[in-house]
Amino acid sequence: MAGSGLWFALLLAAAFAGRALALWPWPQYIQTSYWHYTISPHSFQFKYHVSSAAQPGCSVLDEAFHRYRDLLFGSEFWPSPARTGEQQTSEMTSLVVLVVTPGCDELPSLESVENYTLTMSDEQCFLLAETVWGALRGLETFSQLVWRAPEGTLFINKTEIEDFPRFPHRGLLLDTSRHYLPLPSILDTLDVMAYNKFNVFHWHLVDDPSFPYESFSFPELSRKGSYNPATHIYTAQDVKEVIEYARLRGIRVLAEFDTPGHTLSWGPGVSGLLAPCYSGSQPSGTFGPVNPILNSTYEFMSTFFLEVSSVFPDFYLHLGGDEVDFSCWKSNPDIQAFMKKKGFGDDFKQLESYYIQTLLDIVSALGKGYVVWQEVFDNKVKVRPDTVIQVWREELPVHYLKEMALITSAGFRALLSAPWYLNRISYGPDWKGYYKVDPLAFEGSAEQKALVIGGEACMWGEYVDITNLVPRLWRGVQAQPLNVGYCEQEFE
Ligand code: CP6
Repeated sequence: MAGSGLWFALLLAAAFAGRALALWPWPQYIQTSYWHYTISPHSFQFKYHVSSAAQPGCSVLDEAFHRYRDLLFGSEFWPSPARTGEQQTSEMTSLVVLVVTPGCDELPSLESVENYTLTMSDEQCFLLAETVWGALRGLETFSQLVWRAPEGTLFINKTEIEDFPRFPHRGLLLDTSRHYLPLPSILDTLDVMAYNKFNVFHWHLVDDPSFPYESFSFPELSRKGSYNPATHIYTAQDVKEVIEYARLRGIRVLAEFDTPGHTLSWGPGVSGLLAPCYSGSQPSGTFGPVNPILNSTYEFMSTFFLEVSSVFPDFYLHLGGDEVDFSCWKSNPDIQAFMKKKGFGDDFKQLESYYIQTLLDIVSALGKGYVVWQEVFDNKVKVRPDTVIQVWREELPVHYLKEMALITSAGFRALLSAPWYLNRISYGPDWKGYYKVDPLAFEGSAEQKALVIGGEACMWGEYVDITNLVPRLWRGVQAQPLNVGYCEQEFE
């Protein structure tokens, strides 16, 4: 009975002061109360604790302080606080950050520690984090705790939070080949990723329809393979800008150059790279996947990935390996002869393995780790034990959870995408299903589950461009209604 009375009191508190609970994603531990402080846009300060390893001049946090100041206070004209009568509540005057480990100029990595705690005492909010990346997550949480009363006053409820991510890899894939996405739309996406504590931008840069990446080793690739080499490309400067913008938000950039399939746009820029398809004994004039039987193919890949591995500083590259169509390889007499010589028989998966293994050796020699799509595992390509396998197929060859069990029982790390194709929409409340997925809901040992590094939502670009990217990804940064009703605070 006392319990239900307490619940009722909490509900009442939530009804009057409950904006403090509008937190996303929900933290690991939270204790919040009805007691709240006012926040004055004029005097509130973001500060470094004297003992913090990060101090003024730390780019990641200096810039984050600016962003959150703008987000919290920037959009409105704030009248000077009218001191009419008694102040009933005390004022929260600052957020003080203490970072334990230095590292403001580094890049986030798969191993980055993102833990943080937020506590409030007297008139200060104290944010403690092992790293600047954790501090960024804590700043985001802090900003979500602030709420605004109808007449405009800002408040924050007295709250204690201890938080850490369940998974170290929380990614979003954008496809910039099916439709070109202008740089500002990528940067905007990175902003919203940070609001949601996502930390990996998987950049599916190129694919069959277009090659927008401007390579300095092979400039013909985008000159001949992009939709428009003057306007629809990503220059070295653009790529740098994306990487730095992402870094400042604690987001890694995982670049994908998908081969040997999904490569039609590479053909015009590199003669001889793609396998010629045959109709009977004659070349048909069309091309298939990368030609896996030529030394020149591997020479090209060595030079190309040498460039890519220096342009994209993350330890990991995504090498694709999905959906290789064997029909063109099958039609080609030179490839048939190569199959015979190698003793592959009619098994084109062995030829695919031959290609991927050679490519993986090239990329390993460059000191990089790699992620590949699940076919590489399904087709039994021998890969290094530290390879990350990304699961994208929902039902075949097996249900995706079974696939997670198979991959992890073989000792590989796994990344789940199958249940999260954001490009596929059917009806308003689709999003609920995405949130109900548990990547660990497969049968397997604790060791297997520890190999699941996280997940990625995918926004494939066949039917997505700048016009519908934001509403489809986030259902609007101005969030869509979750249900019937009205919002107490509707802004412009
Ligand atoms: N493009 C590339 C795609 C897909 C894949 N690779 C894809 C196809 C069907 C679905 C989801 C994704 N559009 N290059 C597979 C990883 Cl349902």
